[in-house]
Amino acid sequence: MGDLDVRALVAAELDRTRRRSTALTDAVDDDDLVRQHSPLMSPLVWDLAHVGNQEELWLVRDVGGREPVRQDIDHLYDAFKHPRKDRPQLPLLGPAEARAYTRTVRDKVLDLLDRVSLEGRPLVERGFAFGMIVQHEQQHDETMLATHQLRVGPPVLTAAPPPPATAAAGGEALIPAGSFTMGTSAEPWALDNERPAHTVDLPAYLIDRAPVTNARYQEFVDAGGYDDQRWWSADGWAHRQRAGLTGPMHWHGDGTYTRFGRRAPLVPDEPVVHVCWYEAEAFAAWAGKRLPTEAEWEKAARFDPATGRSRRYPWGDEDPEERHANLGQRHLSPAPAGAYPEGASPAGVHQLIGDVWEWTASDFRGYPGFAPFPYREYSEVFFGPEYKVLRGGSFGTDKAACRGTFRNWDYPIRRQIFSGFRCARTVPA
Ligand code: AVJ
Ligand code: FE
Repeated sequence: MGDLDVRALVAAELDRTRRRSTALTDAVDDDDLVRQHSPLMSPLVWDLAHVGNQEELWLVRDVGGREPVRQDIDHLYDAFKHPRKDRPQLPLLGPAEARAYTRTVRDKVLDLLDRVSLEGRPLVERGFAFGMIVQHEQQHDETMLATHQLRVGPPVLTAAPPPPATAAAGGEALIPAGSFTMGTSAEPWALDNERPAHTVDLPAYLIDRAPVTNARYQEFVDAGGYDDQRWWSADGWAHRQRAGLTGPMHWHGDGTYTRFGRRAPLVPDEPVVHVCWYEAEAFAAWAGKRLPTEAEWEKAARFDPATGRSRRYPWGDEDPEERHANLGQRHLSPAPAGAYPEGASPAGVHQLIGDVWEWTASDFRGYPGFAPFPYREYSEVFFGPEYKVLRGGSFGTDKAACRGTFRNWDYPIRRQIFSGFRCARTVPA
């Protein structure tokens, strides 16, 4: 891609992303913007100014070498300085100030985008820093969407319903033993934790052709799965007891659930969402299976047996289109299993991308040869056993922040995110 094409792409992506942030924050009144809807989440007005502040730090000051816009507020929007639960008490910018601030920063960025050299510094090569900021804002947009899900009151978001199932996506796919390339060294906007590309050898395994559905998860609930310690790990059982879990978050226990302020009967063939890692682990044990490792998930999503090559997405190397996957908040729910046959992998595994984030068995760690870039706080400080990896993106994930190599992570108790899962098993010898 030529230099001018990179600049045009960056401008378009920045604009598309800001439209989403604006829609998510304009959907509610000022009271709602400054309120904390859950101790797990920031007030929406914090997310808004935080994306502007990160854009200022990386693009205005670092890439552009320009004077700070508001150095005095850096500490308020440093995610490491104040936990989410404390953020409402901070002297934050109000809604009008936050909007004006993000606008001022953006105007400076568009100005410098026309002038700055994209050569000579790894930070700007192929537009990386701009792509990082686009992905950062999109990730916060998904977080803001999760805040909307926790908000009480009349619904404010609307979208078309997801497409119906048009293919059968039941059962399991066999992925034969062999090595594949995991991670990437080629994707221009891949984040540090996706790098570098490296070879991983896996024994044969079976993986579900679709995420676990509400109907299937309901069977686990109905079978007394939440009261049977056999299916839970020690940590999982302790959490189930302490938190009083009886079913996925937002389920009411009578076959209905609430999504973005609307209560409705559960849709049986939709992927289950808002389950924590411990619930996924227990379901898998009950089903006689286990969660896939991160490598198993990625091989199912990227390995092309015809060429032996790893591709960018299950369907190939083309960027996601509407026909491939349920991404980008086009719909306000996951789509039923079998709704995206054109997004299936060569082995016939469906909906790896979009719909629900999928918990994997794996801890979040750096790949062999990992190097923090451009800052340790993006990924490296989270490496270790306390975070579990999720893959594939949800209906609320934008395509800019989703690909076959993209890694998300969270604590195993978290379920306010759009998290579901599929199961795997080792092929019996
Ligand atoms: C990758 C989604 C876990 O939200 O904490 C946002 C992304 N990093 N700002 C998060 C992120 C810095 C991150 N996750
Ligand atoms: Fe952030």
